[in-house]
Amino acid sequence: MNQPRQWLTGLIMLLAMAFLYGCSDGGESTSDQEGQSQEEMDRDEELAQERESDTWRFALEEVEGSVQDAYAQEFKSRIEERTDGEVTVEVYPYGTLGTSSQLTELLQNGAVEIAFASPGHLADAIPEVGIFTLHFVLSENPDVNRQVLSDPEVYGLFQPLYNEKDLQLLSIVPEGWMVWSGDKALRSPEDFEDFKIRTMTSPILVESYKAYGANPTPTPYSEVYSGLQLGQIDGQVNPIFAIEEMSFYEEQDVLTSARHAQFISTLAAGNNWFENLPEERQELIEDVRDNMVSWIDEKQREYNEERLQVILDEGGTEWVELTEEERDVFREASKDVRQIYLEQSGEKGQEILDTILEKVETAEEEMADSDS
Ligand code: 6CS
Repeated sequence: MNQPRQWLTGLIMLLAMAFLYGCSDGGESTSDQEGQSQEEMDRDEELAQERESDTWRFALEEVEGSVQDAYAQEFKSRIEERTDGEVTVEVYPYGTLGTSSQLTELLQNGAVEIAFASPGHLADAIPEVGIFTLHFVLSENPDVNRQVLSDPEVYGLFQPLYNEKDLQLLSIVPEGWMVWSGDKALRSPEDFEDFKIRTMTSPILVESYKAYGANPTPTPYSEVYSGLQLGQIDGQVNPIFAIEEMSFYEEQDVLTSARHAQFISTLAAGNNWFENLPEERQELIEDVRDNMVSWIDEKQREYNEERLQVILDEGGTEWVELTEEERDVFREASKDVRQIYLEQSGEKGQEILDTILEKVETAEEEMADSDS
């Protein structure tokens, strides 16, 4: 998946677009030289801005055929249909523009309008989102997680943090259980002793695996396959659909499911862009986003189930599910990492952690009551 040349071309193209767009505000001297009147220049600028805002560039941290791609394609078709084709959504899959952190920079400087930004990378810039990388915080029940993660109060806690970084949080999207892949089963912290596990790039993830005795190695997504192939890392962690489509399983013998965390991504827009959209466009995005919560949840479950079958059918990879007793040992070992999260994220982090834990508990109780 390492396609540096393609990335470079894409990046240069978008940076050039951002530069030109930035320059258009101060472009009077060029227009003057061409002898245009002020009225003509204003009209040109208006038209240029209209054209610009009619194409929404949507960048993914995942390749074609992924959960993020499914989301983007559905979002595209709903937006284009509801605007009668006035808006075109252009989707840029992973491999065309850059790493996750670079995509966030492109959002911030207006070179793309919408992008996924996973907390496993974004917590570098917004430590509070690191909560979504902590183990055993969310529920074992995906319906509970879906409800909690689409709760407006939870959004409200994160939105100012995104705004401070020139981002607009649009959605929090669970993409399925994280699964450990390795050359052996990882049933206990002893199995993790000195195990070189690739993690996403935020420091809080490193702490999660140090707590198990592992030797965590933060690496961009595009370098994981070669890292496994060259033996620079012993294993990695990702949802099943990603392990299949990125071919990680080809280099690994065992997949261990501890159901310790869901892979969560966030969907974000450039704040400046979003705030300057007409109100009806903002409402349209929010409406489409709200209506896609169940849709993407079903899609990710389908993808993860199907792709596990693909891996198992191919042979050569063992599937191990930890028992409740084995999970309890990891649960206990993960508890101190919450303290590190709080040190990194301060009072706001505490408020977020308390709110999410409380909402998970309440939703679990409500769902248990409605089942009985
Ligand atoms: O492991 C990663 O870095 C990535 N994993 C997924 C499933 N999506 C994007 C993210 O960057």
